[in-house]
Amino acid sequence: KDDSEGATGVATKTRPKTQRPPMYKVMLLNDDYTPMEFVVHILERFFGLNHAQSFEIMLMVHKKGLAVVGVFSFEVAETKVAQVMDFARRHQHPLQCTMEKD
Ligand code: NFA
Repeated sequence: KDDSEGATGVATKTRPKTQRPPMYKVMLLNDDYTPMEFVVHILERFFGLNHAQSFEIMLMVHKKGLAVVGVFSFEVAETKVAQVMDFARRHQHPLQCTMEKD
């Protein structure tokens, strides 16, 4: 903001609204059966996190019930959710992964 309109004017500066795509949070949900190491593996494999980051997020889900793993465009978020759900199902773990608008 500036006062280029004069000392008594309201400071204004036109700033055209930039269109940004809506973003989506991808979340993991806790359950009593999925092994901790499996969750860590999923975070490393599908979200590109290192082992320490993955362990930290896994523990957060375990303790709090859920955690946001990342925020992505709709298409990327949808793909992550599908990859996690498919991988968990193939290994017969009940792990749930969901997305919601940020
Ligand atoms: N609560 C699970 C257990 O004690 C671990 C877990 C963490 C599951 C994060 C799902 C998500 N084995």
